[in-house]
Amino acid sequence: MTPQASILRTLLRADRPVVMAGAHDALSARLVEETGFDAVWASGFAVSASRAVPDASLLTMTDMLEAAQRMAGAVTIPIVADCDGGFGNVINTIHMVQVYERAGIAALCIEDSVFPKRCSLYQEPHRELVDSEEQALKIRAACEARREETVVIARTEAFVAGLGLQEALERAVMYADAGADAILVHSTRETGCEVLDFASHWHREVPLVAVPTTYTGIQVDEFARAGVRVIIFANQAMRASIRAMRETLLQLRADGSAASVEGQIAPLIEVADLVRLDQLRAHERRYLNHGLRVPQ
Ligand code: SPV
Ligand code: MG
Repeated sequence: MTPQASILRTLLRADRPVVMAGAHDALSARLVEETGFDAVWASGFAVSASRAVPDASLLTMTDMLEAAQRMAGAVTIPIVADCDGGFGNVINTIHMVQVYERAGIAALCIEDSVFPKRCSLYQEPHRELVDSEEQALKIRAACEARREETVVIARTEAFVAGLGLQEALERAVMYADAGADAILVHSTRETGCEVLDFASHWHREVPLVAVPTTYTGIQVDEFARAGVRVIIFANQAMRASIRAMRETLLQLRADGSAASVEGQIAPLIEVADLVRLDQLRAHERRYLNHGLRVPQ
C-alpha cells in the first residue's frame, strides 16, 4: 500500500481545498514540499521543459516515470503524476498504471488528448480528442489495473479543444461513471469562466480539479467556494527558475564578477540544507570516524 495515496485520499475528503504545485525534478519537488503544498504535480510541461523539449509526447513514459520517481524519492507528500493520455491506447494505459503504482506514485492524471499530444497551452488549429467512449474505457481500465489505493484523476480537454460546456460535462460524467476519483477540467481561457461555469453544473460527489495557469485572477478560496476542490499551480516554479537563471547569467556576463549576483541568489547554506548535507555529516560521524576514511 502506498501511504501517499491514502494521504491524498484523505486530503480529497477533507473540508478545505487541496493545493498542489508543479515540479520538474527532485529539487523543485522538495521546494514544493518545504513551502507547504499538499502534493507535488509532476508536470509534463515542466519535466519536458527541464529536458529542453516541447510538451508534445517527445519524452517517453519511462522518461516521465523516472522524473516522477525522483520527485517521490525526495519528498514525503504525495506525487500526482501527469500521465498525458496514458502514453498510448488502453493497453499502454494499463501498463502505465502498473509501473507507476509499483514506483510509489500516489495519483495518475489521464487526459483525453490523442497521442502524440500537444500541450494544452500551445495554440493548435485542430485539437483532436480521444472518442469519449474510448476514453471512458481507458479510465475504467486504469481503475481496474490498480492493486492499491492509487488515485485516478480523469482530465478532459473539451474546453481546450473548443467543444464547450455540454461536451465537457458529458465527458466528465462518463469518466466519473468509469471510476475516476477526481475530474480535472482544463481551460486555457484568461478568465476562469469555463471552469466556474462547469463547477456550477457539476452535481456529483467526485471532486473537481483546476489548473489556473492562464486564468490567474482567481484565489484558492474562491475556487473552493465555487466547488473546485483541488487547485494545481502547475508551472509557476519552473517559469520562475528560468527567469532567475537568465537574469543571473546576464548579470554575470555583464559584470564579470560573482559579487554582482551574490546578494540575489540562494546562499550556499540553503543548497546544503535542501540536499540534506546534515544527514551526510551524521553518516560520516557514525560510519567514517572509526578508522575508516572518506574515499578520495
Ligand atoms: C502540465 O503541467 O503538464 C499540464 C498542465 O498538463 S498544462 O501545461 O496546462 O497542460
Ligand atoms: Mg501536462
